[in-house]
Order: sequence, then structure tokens, then C-alpha cells
Amino acid sequence: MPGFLQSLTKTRNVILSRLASVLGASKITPETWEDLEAVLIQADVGVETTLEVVERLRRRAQEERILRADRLQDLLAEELRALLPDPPPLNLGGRPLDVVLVVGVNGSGKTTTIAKLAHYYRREGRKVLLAAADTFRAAAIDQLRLWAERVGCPVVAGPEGGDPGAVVYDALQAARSRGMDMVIADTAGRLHTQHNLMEELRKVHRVAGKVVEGAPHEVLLVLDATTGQNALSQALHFREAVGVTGVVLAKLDSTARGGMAFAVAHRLGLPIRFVGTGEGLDDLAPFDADRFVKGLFAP
Ligand SMILES: Nc1nc2c(ncn2[C@@H]2O[C@H](COP(=O)(O)OP(=O)(O)OP(=O)(O)O)[C@@H](O)[C@H]2O)c(=O)[nH]1
Ligand SMILES: [Mg+2]
Repeated sequence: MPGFLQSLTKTRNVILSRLASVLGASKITPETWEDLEAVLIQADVGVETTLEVVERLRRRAQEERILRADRLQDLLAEELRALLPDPPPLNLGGRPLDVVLVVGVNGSGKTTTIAKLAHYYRREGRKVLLAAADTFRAAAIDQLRLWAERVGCPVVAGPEGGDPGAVVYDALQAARSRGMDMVIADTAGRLHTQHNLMEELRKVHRVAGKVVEGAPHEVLLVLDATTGQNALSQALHFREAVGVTGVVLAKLDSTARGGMAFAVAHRLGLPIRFVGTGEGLDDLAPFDADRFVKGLFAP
């Protein structure tokens, strides 16, 4: 999937250009560590995670008697890779109806991601139905309908301003009676500080569980990668409110802050499942930790 490596271009450019000067052929000095910290922080790995990584690297260099800075790049790649644990497979498949709830703040990329996911799973032979549970604006419902037309899958929507729980309820019933095997539900963007909206999300979650056992089987939080570290506190709150099971990192192609993936995985303990690599239907790639880390250092 060329899109995946390509989407790392901006982040890679920040890391590589600076890393080249830090890890030249010179001897390791105390400044090497400081400079390395600066590179990682600039790529939005986050201060805490950066300090941890560089400290581990420093210790390893000492133990393994590494004196030259140019030998650090491989070690750095190993330490970064270790921040991305390999998660179990997505909790999808093996049941009559899978339910995926998609959540996130305003404009993070939810609706676009849902269209991409529907396209992705339809190609895998799944029968996907979309639930337009973002009832906030009529435009949101129209946007999902337009995407669904392009993807070629049905949508269940309710009236503008209606109850999103009711939309999800109807969508799940419809999916059953129409023999669909996957429902992906769009939700309105909300801030974690909007308590009533977070409560509404909990309700949608509960409704899904009443209609289909164990639903939602995945709750995907769409984070806008261009917001870097700011996405972390959002993620914490969504995780608390609705038990997020995984992250989609949207807009990875538009940012040099791709390092935030490490902080998300490491500090939140949430697996990154997909990355958004552009605005089109095909611009979604399953997250691959090995390729992600390698892709940071070489195109
Ligand atoms: N470059 C790029 N743009 C993206 C990606 N994903 C989404 N976008 C763009 O981000 C903008 C917002 O996307 P939406 O899908 O409408 O976001 P949303 O979270 O549904 O927004 P609300 O429903 O208003 O909360 C759109 O212009 C998308 O084209 C991506 O992976 N890469
Ligand atoms: Mg939307």
C-alpha cells in the first residue's frame, strides 16, 4: 500500500533532516541526547514519551558500549517500535452482525473515515450499512448519504435534530431484516467537555448493546493527526466516556506530527487500527507498526 508510506512524508522529512545532523558520524556527546529529544518532540512524540525513549537509548548505548552517534538510528527505531505493542485483531467477524461506533471531536475526520471503512469492508465481502447518528445538522446526514452512494451501501437516517439512539436502534433492526452483517455508525463531533453530549454518546452505546449482544463491538476514536499532542487529552476523555477500543489516525498525510502515534499507543494504551492517508475512498490503510517505524527513517 503506497499510501501508507507516502502519508508519512511530512513527518519523515522533519525527522530525517534533523536526525542526519544529530546522528552524523560524530562521537556521542551529552548534546546528542538533547538534540535527539528535540527531534522527537518536534515530531510530536510528546515530552514524556520522548524522555522515556531517549533515556532507554542512553542506557543501551552505555551497556552496549556504543560510542558513535551514527549507530543510534537502528537502536532508536527499535525503541520506537517497542512503544507500539501488537494488538489482538479487531473484534469483528464471527457473528451475524458487527457494530462499529465511530466517535471523535468536531472535524476530526469521522464521516470520511466511515466512508473509507465501508469501502474497505465491502471489498472484503462484508454487507455494510451506515447509521447516520449524527443528527445535529441536516448537512451531516446528506454528507453521509453522498458517501454511501459512492460506496454503494445503504444508509439509515432519522430526522435532523432527532435522537441518535433511535437512529442506531432503527439501523440495527434494518440491518438484521435486510441481512447485512456490519453496521458502522456516524456520530456528531463533540468536545469531551460537553457533558450532555458525552452522555448522549453513552446512550447510543447502550442502545446498540440492547439490540445486538456485545455491541458496539468496536468503538473507534478518530483523531486528527494534525492536532498532535492535543489529541491525547481528547482521547483520554472519550476512552473514559465510551470505552474506546481503537484509534483511527486521520489526516496523517497532512502533518509532520505523525510522532503522536507513539504517544497515543504508549500513554493511552489504545491500538491504532487505521490511518487516513488522504481525502479519497481508498485513502485508508490498516496500521502496520513495523512499516510505520521503518517509514519514519526511509521512504
Ligand atoms: N488530507 C486528509 N484529509 C482528511 C482525511 N480524513 C478526513 N479529511 C478531511 O477532513 C475534513 C473533515 O472530515 P469529516 O469526515 O467531515 O470530519 P467529521 O469528524 O465527520 O466532522 P464533523 O461531523 O463536523 O464533526 C474533510 O475536509 C475531509 O476531507 C485524511 O485522512 N487526509
Ligand atoms: Mg461528520
